[in-house]
Order: sequence, then C-alpha cells, then structure tokens
Amino acid sequence: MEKFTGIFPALITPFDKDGRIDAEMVERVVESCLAKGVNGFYVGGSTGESYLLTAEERRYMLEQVVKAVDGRGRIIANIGVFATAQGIELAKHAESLGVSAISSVPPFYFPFNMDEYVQYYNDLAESVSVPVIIYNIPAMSGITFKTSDIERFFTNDKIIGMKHTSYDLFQLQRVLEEYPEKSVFCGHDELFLSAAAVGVQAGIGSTFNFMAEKFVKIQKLVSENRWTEAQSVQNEANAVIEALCKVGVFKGVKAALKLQGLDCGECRKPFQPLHESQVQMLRNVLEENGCL
Ligand code: MN9
Repeated sequence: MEKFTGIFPALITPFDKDGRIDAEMVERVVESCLAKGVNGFYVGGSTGESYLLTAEERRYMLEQVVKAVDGRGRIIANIGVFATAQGIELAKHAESLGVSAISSVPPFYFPFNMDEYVQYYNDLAESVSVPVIIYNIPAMSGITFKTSDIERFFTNDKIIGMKHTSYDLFQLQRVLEEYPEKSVFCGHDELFLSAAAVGVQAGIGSTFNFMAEKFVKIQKLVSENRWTEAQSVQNEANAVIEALCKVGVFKGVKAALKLQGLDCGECRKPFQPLHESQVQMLRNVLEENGCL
C-alpha cells in the first residue's frame, strides 16, 4: 500500500442550531480544506468530538464525509472506543464505506496492560481488510507507549502506521528510522516542522480545519530546502495554536471556522461556549497571522 503523506485535517463535527450533525457544513468544510490542498481527512477523532457522539452519529458523520470527499482524498476513520467488540463494529462499518485506513486511540479509562493493547490492535486488524493506524496520544489517553511497545504493534504488517500526538521527538525519530515503510503522522500541529526535520512526511491536525494552507506551504518549503521560510510559517501557525490552547483547542477551532464564515456550531456539552472576550482575542491573533 502506498504510504500516507501530506496534510490530513482531524475533521471537526459540525452541528446545526438544534445540535444535530450538519451535513451541509460537512461538505463546506471538506471543500474548503480540499481547495487548500489537503490530501485527505482523519474522521472521528478527538477534534471530531467522537466521545460526545452516539455510535449512530459517528457512523452518520463518516458517511457524510465519504460522500463529500467523493474520492478526492484518502479517509482515515478513527473508530476508537472502550470495548474491542464495539470497535470492530465501527471498523466494519468504516470498511464498508471504502475508507483507506482505520485508526484507534487505545481503549482508555480502564488501565489495560500492554498485552491487552497489542491484542486490541491485532483484533481490529484481523476484523477488516483495511490497514490500521495506531494512535499514540499520552496526554488524552493517559497511556504512554514506549518505543518497544510501538515495535510490538508494528510487527503486524496490517498495522501500517502511527499518529504520534506526543512531544517526544526522540521516540518519533527512532521509530521512523527503524520503520521507514510505515506511515507516521505528526499529530501535534505546533511540531509539524520539527517532525519534518526528523523525516515525517504526514500530519493529522485539528488546526488544519481552518489553516491547512500554512502546513501545505511548510511541506513545500521543506521539500525545497527553504527551512528559514518554513520556520516563519510555523511561527505564525504557532502563535495561533498558542491562542487556541488558551481557550481550549476544539472550541477554538470551531470559533476560528466561524470567524472565517463556516459556522459549525459549538462543541457539545459539557464543553461551554467561548466568552466574547476570548473570541475577540482569537480574532486578533487570527488576523495578525493571516488567517482572516
Ligand atoms: O489531532 C490534535 N490532537 C488533539 C490532532 O487534539 C489531541 C492536534 O491537532 C492538537 O489539537 C494541536 C494542539 O495541541 O496540535
């Protein structure tokens, strides 16, 4: 299978005024990202508020994205849940829609051991014909994979890659060196250029929903060895990301989209809407960094 490279927005889930998934906005956000040169989408992740959606809504959202993308990009479906059987169900549904890969956060809340995580990913891989991408995200899942754990996952040929949402660049570089054939994604947008410096060729990010053009540009500049220019673009992106972190990234991403004219509603409760002063602060930072 061809390796995944390029820019993959971790797609938000848009809601309408009644709090239902807004299929028209799915289309508009997808179009806007495709016009900026993204290579595909990561659907059903944290940015998509998956753990605040019902299983039916998760399936519906994925169906809408597949329809909207219409073959113009590769789709990775995050089917992460708590129980293997539920994950397999979502994985089979994603497979039936023709996605390019499935991905999953490690089951969280219960403290499973590493044998159980390895078995989890192997069970998923066995249940579908599409490849699997593991998700290393210690800050949210509470699980820190050691490099030797990642090696255990990667002995399965159907596990073709990893979304690395961790600040551990040492681990990232070790994994890339050992597994050049695997698709390794940078999962922290603020580290996109740093990850490129150690050889990463793909990214999955929440801020790609509204500023994908910056990351497309960084990748191009890197390919032309124009590192200093790439640094200034990453600096702009980072100023925006810092502001988002202050207000809450997912709420901030939706607010940024709204300021750009793509109203995707608010994040679901228990998230609370941003205050007007936070939106104002965000607007200023977005303006200063060429996003509005
Ligand atoms: O999917 C996102 N990860 C999480 C990627 O949301 C956990 C990132 O894009 C971060 O939101 C971003 C800010 O830390 O890098």
